[in-house]
Amino acid sequence: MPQNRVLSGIQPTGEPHLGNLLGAVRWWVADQREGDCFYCVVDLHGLTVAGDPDQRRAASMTMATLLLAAGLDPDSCTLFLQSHVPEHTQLAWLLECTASFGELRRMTQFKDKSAKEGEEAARVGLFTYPCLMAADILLYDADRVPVGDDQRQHLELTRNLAQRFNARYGSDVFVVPEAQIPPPGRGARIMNLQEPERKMSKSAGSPQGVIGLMEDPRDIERKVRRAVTDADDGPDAVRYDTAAKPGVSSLLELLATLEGTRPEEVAARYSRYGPLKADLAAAVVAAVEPIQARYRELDKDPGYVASVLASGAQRAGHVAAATLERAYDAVGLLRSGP
Ligand code: AQP
Repeated sequence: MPQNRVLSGIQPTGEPHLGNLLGAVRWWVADQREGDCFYCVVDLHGLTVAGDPDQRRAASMTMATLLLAAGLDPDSCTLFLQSHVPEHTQLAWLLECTASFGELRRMTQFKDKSAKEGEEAARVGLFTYPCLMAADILLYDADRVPVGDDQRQHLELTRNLAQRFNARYGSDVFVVPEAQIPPPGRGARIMNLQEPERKMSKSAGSPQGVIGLMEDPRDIERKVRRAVTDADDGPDAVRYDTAAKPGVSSLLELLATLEGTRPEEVAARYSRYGPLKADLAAAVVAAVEPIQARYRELDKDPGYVASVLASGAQRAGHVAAATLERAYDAVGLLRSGP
């Protein structure tokens, strides 16, 4: 059985933001020398919503380049595009035949995302994509899956599908993975700066509340300065109280996450919003500037990024093919050959 195998993915559905970095990508970077890590730009998931083909191509390259710029090292981890490894969609079908309609119906991301256009118009892929996500994970015998808190339900589904499949077909075809979610208040769920009750997202919520990783530092400062706090601006205005003061609490969480401390400790250092916001803006800029500089370098050499993705797909395909073969055999699909 593999040791300490890690799998995680990110959709190339827009500019990645601070939530993606703090909830997932920085853990990927920290982990890459600890485990046998597979990181994937999940471009097929991006088809669940509308998009232009040229923009899609560009977005996949941008995302791969950004992940390298954020610190992924192809000598220490396997970085690849999901669509380069056809076993993902092949295993997804087996898992669609393992999941029930009712359990997919309960996925909150489907409810949220389909609410935009209405269920009638929502793509079937939006409904079934948790099975594709489960395939992404199970193909690599992942023990751990570093994700933000918004993916908790999908991880639970993945575990259920793996256990059901193993029980149904009487063997240990799949490793049952564990979700690795940052502690609450320390990157698990970074909130939109304008709508502190909703998570920062590439595709939803006020764009003024989303900090993109490629954003100009002056825009970052402006967005942090304008972040929603609360009307009360008295001497104890800066308190960590997520129920009564969601705006300022999410700023405290953000600064604590960036500093590696706790929100309560950060709150103790401030009495006014202004200085807190100034320090937070400086900390965000300090976190993204090196990524932006490295991105500009890598962007000059798309051939290098393409070669990283090609060798990543080769390595990933090797592991994925072996797992798919086990799963096909377990369900009773006749294998070709002598
Ligand atoms: N706000 C967030 N706080 C912490 N973690 C987050 N993640 C996303 N938003 C936050 C984590 O980032 C990883 C990659 O996510 P994704 O891009 O594949 O999809 P998503 O979770 O649906 O994120 P978005 O930004 O809301 O994307 P769109 O708008 O395209 O659907 C995941 O580990 C996720 O948990």
